Order: sequence, then C-alpha cells, then structure tokens
Amino acid sequence: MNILLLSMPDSFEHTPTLTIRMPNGALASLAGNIDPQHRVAIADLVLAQSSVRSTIERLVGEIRPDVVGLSVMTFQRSTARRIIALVRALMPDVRIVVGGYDPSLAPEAWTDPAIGVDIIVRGEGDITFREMIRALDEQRPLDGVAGIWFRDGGMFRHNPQRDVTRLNTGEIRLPNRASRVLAGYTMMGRPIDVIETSRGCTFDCSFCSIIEMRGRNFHRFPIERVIEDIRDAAARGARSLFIVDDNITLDVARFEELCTAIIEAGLNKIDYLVQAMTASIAAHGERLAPLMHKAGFRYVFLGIENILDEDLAFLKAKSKNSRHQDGRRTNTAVAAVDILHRHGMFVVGGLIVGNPDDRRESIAANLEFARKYVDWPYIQHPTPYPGTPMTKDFVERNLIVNSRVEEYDGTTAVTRSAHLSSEEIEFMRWKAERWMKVRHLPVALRHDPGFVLRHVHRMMAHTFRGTGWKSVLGLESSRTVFRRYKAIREKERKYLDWPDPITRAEGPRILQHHPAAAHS
Ligand code: B12
Ligand code: SF4
Repeated sequence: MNILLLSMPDSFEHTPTLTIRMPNGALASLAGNIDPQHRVAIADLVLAQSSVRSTIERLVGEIRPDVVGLSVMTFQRSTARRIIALVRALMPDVRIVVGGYDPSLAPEAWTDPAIGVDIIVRGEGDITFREMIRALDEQRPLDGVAGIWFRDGGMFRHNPQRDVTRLNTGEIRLPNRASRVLAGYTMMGRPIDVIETSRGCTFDCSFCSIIEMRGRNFHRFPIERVIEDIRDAAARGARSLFIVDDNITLDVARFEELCTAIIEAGLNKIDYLVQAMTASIAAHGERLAPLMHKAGFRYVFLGIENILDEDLAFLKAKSKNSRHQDGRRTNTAVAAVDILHRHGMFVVGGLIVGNPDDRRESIAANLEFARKYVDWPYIQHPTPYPGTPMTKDFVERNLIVNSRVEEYDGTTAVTRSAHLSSEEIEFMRWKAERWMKVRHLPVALRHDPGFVLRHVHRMMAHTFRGTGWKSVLGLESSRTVFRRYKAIREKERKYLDWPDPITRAEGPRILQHHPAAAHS
C-alpha cells in the first residue's frame, strides 16, 4: 500500500520557524513499525508553511496514497480538516486516518461525516497502525484492531482500547527517518532530529494530557536501542537532538546511564535538548548535571510551571517542583536553575500564568522570576485541552472565554482568572517576554554566529511583530502594538486557502457573562 503521513504546519509562538523546525517523532515511529512491503512517505508540513496546498497537491500526485494519516494537536484541528478536505478533493476514495493527542482525547470532534475521517487511532499508534494497515491490505474487517474508532456505514464503531506497550521487548521497532520526503529541519542552522528514550509519566499535573492519553506509567527503551537510534539520526546529519520523552527525569539513575553511554559512544558532539523536572535536578543535579554537560546537553526545558504555592497546588505540580528541606517543603526551581547554570547549560523556563485565582501581582511575580532566572522563556497560559483535569476546573468555574480551538496554542490566553481578563493576562506575558528573548541573543551568536548574523533582523522582527517606528519613538502605546501583533498572529494561523468543512466554534463550554472584576 502507499501511505502518506502528515504533521500539521501550525507552529507555536515561542520561536520563529526560521530558527527551529523539528520533525514529528510520532510519524517516523509509525513508519518504522509498518510492514516493509508498504511504501511510506512522511511530510512534516512545518517545512512547507508557505506552500502547504501546493506541497500536498504535489505529494498526493506523486505518491497516489491509499492511506493518508495525519498527526494532530488540538490547536491544529482546523488546519487538519482543511487538509483532509483538500486530499479528498484530489483523491475521493483515499482512506483518511487521524491520530495523536487531539483525535485520541477528543475523538468525537472527528466523527462528523463532513470532516471525512475514516479511522481514528487512539493512544499509542505504532502497533495499532501496523495492524490496521495489515487489515486494510488483506481486506479484513477492522473490528479486530484494538485502539481504533472506524467508520462503518453512517456510524463510527468503537473498538476496545489498546494497552500501552512495554518498551523493553523490542516490539516497537526503530523509527524510519528515511521516509521523510521534505528537507529543512533546523535548530539555528544545525540539522535537528528527535529521539525517544522512554514514554509516560507517573505524575498527574492537572494541565497535562499525558495521563488521559496513556494512564500513569513509565516505560523505558533499552539504552542500547537509544544509542542505535541516536547513531541513525547522527548518520543522517543531525547535529542537534530533542529528546521528546514525557519525563526522562523520573529515573535519574537511568538518565545518568544514558549520559555515560552517549559519552562512551562518542555521540557527545551533538547538542541535546531535554525536558526535566526541577525536583529531580535539584535533588540529583550535583551528580547528574556534570554528566549531562559532558554528554552534550545544552538546553534543558524546566517544567517550573509557577513559583507560587497556591498556583502550583491548582496545577497539581507541587511535588515535582519542591522538596523537603530544613523541616519544610521548599520550591526547587531556583536550585535547579542554579545547578544547570553552574554546569554550563541553559534553561528554557516553562511557566504557566493566568490561573483561576491569579491577580496582577501573581503574574508579575512569575514574570519577574523568569526575567531573573531563565535563559529562554516558555511562558504559557492555562489551556483547556481535551481530557485534562484542569479543563474541568475551568469549565466548572466558567472561566473559558474563547472556544476557537485553533487559538489553543498555549500563548493565546483563552481563559480568564477571577480577577483579570484574558486580554490582560496575555498582554502582561507578551510585554515582558519579548525583552527576555533579546537577552539570549549573545549566547546564540557565540554558538551559531553565521546563522545569527544572517538572520538576526528576521529573528527580531518575529519577536517584535507589530512594532513600528511610532512605537519605537514612544508615539503609540504598547496596547496598540499588542493589538497589531494579535492581528498578525491571527493571519499567520491560515496555512492554506481551502475551506474548513466545519465552521462552528467547538472548545469546552464558554463563559456566558463577564463579571465586572474581569478588567481590574
Ligand atoms: C516533545 C513535545 C513537544 C516538542 C515537539 C518536538 C517535535 N517536533 O516532535 C515541542 C517542545 C516543540 C512541543 C511544542 C508544543 N507542544 Co508539545 N509535547 C511534546 C511531548 C512532551 C511529547 C510528544 C512526543 O513527541 N511524544 C513521542 C511520540 C512518539 O508520541 P506521540 O506524539 O504521542 O505519538 C504517538 C501517538 O500519539 C500516536 N500518533 C501520533 N500521531 C499520529 C498520527 C497517526 C496517523 C496515527 C495513526 C497515530 C499517531 O502514535 C504515536 C506513536 O505511538 C507531549 C506530551 C507531554 N508529556 O507533554 C507534548 C504535547 C504533545 N504538546 C502539546 C502542545 C499543546 C504543544 C504546544 C502547542 C505548546 C504547548 N502548549 O506545550 C507546542 C506546539 C508545537 C508546534 N507544532 O509548534 C500538548 C498537546 C495537547 C493537545 N491536546 O493538543 C502535549 C500533549 C502537552 C500537554 N500540554 O499536555 N511539544
Ligand atoms: S511531570 Fe510533566 S509529563 Fe508528567 S504529568 Fe506533569 S507535566 Fe505531564
């Protein structure tokens, strides 16, 4: 069979796609796990953001796919529907499969016949997709494939869920990077790829989709398999690797073992990026951080979430961000940042501001923390993704003000707090964050001088979208610039000129009335 796998072009706001364009790890894993007689092509559409329609038309013409699979996050829903409609117009009989976080956790959003989806893969896809393709190829019924919903006449049949896969058995084969058909993955000019070393997490932060997606569990790939995977990525040119694990720092001893294996294999010339918990780094950093540095780790995305206890309690992220010290629980963010800095690494600071009880001072305190401690801000607003406990809280408190899911990109405030409007929350973050990003420029310049010198004006233009000579001279307020930025961002969300078959708003239930307090 001919299979075309697509990831969506919609990108986030934290960095311009000019500087970072990463492959979608899920698609290479799916491609590596289908039977070898099938022909598979992967197109990460972030590499063709300005030519999505023509790229799809070309690929569909060249590949003549029997199956098209799309990997979709919630904020990419509308783009995915347009792409499906375009593909259907080009090949009316093609089978359309959707997977990833949104179809897994909000499958009912994909069943409307107008959208044109045939099969929804829920949860881990590697084995499910393999079995599904086998069934389609052998023209067997799909009822035997666990983990899918599929169209049967006018309705969707719901097959039983599939258990999460143990990763130490070899059942999940290595990713197939050779099937990627578009080029241009980059991290500031260095070719970048992604690898996985484990899946799952045993925490249950209220904003995170992972628990609803796969339950509370943690499975590890054998270290030798990870090294083989890194070798494959490096052989294909990667000089930078993002480790996409949900929470690699759950098993620190194994993480240390991995660093040692990377060093021994001579794979430590690569720049590694990884996500980590502050509590693990604070508790084990004195041993772990030097090893990480030696292994090539450069950026650590720290899930700080919030520095205020009451917000951490709401986010259910207190235990992963604190430790017992001198008879009381203390926040571990500062200690973690300090250890990473002392060992030559940079901190991408993940914070969430705009929680239900946030006042101006609580947001300002978090922004001040970011200004003082983090190297690159990754500050988001609580976003009601399907299936998270936090979404339920926001619905119950009537705090969701925006149901246009294409704006659920993390940096658009779509909820308000009991004291501040969504616009005010977003304005505060936007205003502070731009300048934090400028501060990191010299570091980037030292590491990648050629790239930065060539592109600095475009990097700055992205960070300061909406700014003009009048604002530089102080002749217009930052509110005016913010509104202009919002209008630009709105336009950027239109990735292809093909109509969306569904036009109604569809987020969780939204607020009916705005209390006066919303503009304090
Ligand atoms: C790594 C990661 C990133 C990396 C992505 C690097 C990359 N290019 O791959 C970075 C840091 C850049 C990132 C950014 C964002 N992310 Co992110 N990210 C993750 C993380 C940690 C792991 C995802 C991953 O690669 N897993 C490994 C792969 C193998 O597993 P997988 O993606 O689940 O894929 C499996 C199945 O889902 C399924 N599957 C997936 N696609 C398909 C397609 C088909 C056809 C089939 C059959 C099956 C299938 O099969 C796969 C193999 O088993 C998750 C989860 C978490 N713990 O936070 C969040 C997560 C996916 N991110 C999320 C979001 C929202 C974002 C951002 C919008 C910002 C933000 N708010 O965090 C941006 C947007 C990115 C963009 N497009 O611009 C959300 C998605 C929620 C939702 N409902 O949409 C998650 C779940 C985090 C959360 N908030 O809970 N992210
Ligand atoms: S520790 Fe990270 S992966 Fe685990 S539940 Fe919290 S945010 Fe999600």
